[in-house]
Amino acid sequence: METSIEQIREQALSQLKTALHPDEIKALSVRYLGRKGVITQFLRDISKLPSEERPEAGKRANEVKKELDTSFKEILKKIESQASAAKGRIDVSLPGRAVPRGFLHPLTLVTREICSIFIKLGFDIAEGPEVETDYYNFEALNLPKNHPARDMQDTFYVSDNIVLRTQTSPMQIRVMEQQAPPVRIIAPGKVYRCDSDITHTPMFSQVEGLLVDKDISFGDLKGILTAFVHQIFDKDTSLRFRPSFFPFTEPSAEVDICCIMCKGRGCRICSNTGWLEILGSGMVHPAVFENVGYDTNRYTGFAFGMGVERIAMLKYGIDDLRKYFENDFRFLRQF
Ligand code: 2U9
Repeated sequence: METSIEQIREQALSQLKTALHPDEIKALSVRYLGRKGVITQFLRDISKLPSEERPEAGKRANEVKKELDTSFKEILKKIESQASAAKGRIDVSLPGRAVPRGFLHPLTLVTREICSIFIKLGFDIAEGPEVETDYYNFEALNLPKNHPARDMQDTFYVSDNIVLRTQTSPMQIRVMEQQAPPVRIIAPGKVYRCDSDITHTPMFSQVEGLLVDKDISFGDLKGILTAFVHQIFDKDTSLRFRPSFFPFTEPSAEVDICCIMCKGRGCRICSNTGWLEILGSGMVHPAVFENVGYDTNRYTGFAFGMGVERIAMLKYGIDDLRKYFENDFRFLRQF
């Protein structure tokens, strides 16, 4: 026999030391202890030894066989238990999985942008109920029952006296009832009108504003609204104030901006006028101040209102109102 049992033992144990995977240990076990393995072969070859050497060689070979078998089993058990413990652990070296990010609806984004411009101009935010009494939605705003101007708004009635607010103006009435001038607020929120076609939805978003103090003039209205337009659109956007009528303001004006699509040359968006209407405004009607107990000899004020959908359409070039309400991710995730 060329290789002694001690050499076989040394070799097997040193190979076992470097084995890392259960498959490597199983392969070593087969190589040394299998049916055609090194030790099995050694035991077979003992018959070729002189008869006086056979008992000792057989005894030692069986001892080594047993020792290796125990060692293989122990190491295999150790490696397998380490592998199963590692299964529950986090591998910090793996690349992270991307977490899908949420995003804001374009109407939320534009409402927030409008609010932040007015906050910088010194306005506070006032929010309140979407279900209102007839008094706050109409009466207090100089729209008594049977007033022809009530026809201007198609109203969702909850009951005889309760409506879904058709504008956020009831909020300004509520604030004025609660505090004396000066008042400088904006009222953002959803409003409802019984109207549904390609250019109207039964629910839409508004931001309205109110400023009341001593010596407030139409010049202040123009200054604040011009500053707003220059921040929400381009800083050199031209605007014009066009006489209009609202029951709650006198005088009243609508605000147009130079068409941002054609720069005033005339296009499909501005119906070839070169102008786009974006705001309604005016000096608060004295009858409204009387309803909340403000002294009309001491205080004047202005108010304005805008539809957020329209501002967002112009800012982002959105061409269809329905896109805001369809909840199509391909549209919503662009903002
Ligand atoms: C009080 C007094 C006056 C708010 C105003 C407008 C003019 C206006 C429209 C714009 C587009 C509504 O969303 S829209 O359809 N709004 O034109 N709103 S003045 O006037 C007020 C508000 C509250 C106490």
